[in-house]
Amino acid sequence: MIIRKLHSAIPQRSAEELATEAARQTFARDGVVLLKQALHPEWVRLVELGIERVLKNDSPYKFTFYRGSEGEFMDATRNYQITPEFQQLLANSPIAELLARFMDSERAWLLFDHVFAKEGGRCNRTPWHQDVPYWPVAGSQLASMWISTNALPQDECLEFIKGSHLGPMYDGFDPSADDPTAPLYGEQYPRLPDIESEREKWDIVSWDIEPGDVIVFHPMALHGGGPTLRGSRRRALSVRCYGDDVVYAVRPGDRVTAPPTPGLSLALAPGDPLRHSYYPLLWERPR
Ligand SMILES: O=C(O)CCC(=O)C(=O)O
Repeated sequence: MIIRKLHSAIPQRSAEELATEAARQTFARDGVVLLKQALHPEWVRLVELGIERVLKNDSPYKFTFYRGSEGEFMDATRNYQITPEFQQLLANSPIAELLARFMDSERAWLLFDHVFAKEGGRCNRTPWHQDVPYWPVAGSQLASMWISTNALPQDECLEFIKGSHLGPMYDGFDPSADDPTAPLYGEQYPRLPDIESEREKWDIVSWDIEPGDVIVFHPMALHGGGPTLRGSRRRALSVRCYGDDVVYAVRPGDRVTAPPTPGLSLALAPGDPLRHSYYPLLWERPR
């Protein structure tokens, strides 16, 4: 009861208050911005509950990186459609409007949500990558929010290369290969640089994170996820949104994008606005 009172005494800042001019400028320049204490503890609790459900549920969109090794970790996409906690979160929290404001879009659609669970205590890094090469999208109005439900030191946080959202777009990495730069498509896009082995050459940014802090980033930004170094647990939700200017795009050789979208290519031609029942409209500026 006391905890409830304490929680409801903390106000939730509105999307307008959170998306300050300075924060939007940082996002535009660096492709990433940390918003301290952006989410009320009630929303963080809802994220925790949703992740718990995702971990218990079976789904064809669950994938284990480095399966069978000490460093394995779980990745699950498109949970929103089967996770009422995430539906509540995205209908009622400021997240969708906040992302629309960072995208400078009148509307925000959900591309998909993505849960990462590093439970083993000594889980590997998430390799450096950009997200857009995996997705069937082109356009600039894109923004994701990474929400960790655990406090994290900087070296276990998600980290970014400042300004890399401005390009180039590299090939994805192949999650089945040991080499974190092994190309996914092997054509059309340059191979990912080996950032981890020459970290000093890159302008890397990351932060100590508390529950309630969120990272808003452009999915063209090069980023990688820290390992769990201190035997800790790290559960995170990424909410991936797009705005008005985003269109359907195909990848080399019409290769399947992630998460798979059977039927999408029958409904849309490359260049069509990305409007499809896979992608719910989450927020629209009131007229
Ligand atoms: O949490 C992680 O380790 C990876 C997150 C990530 O790559 C993303 O949200 O795009």
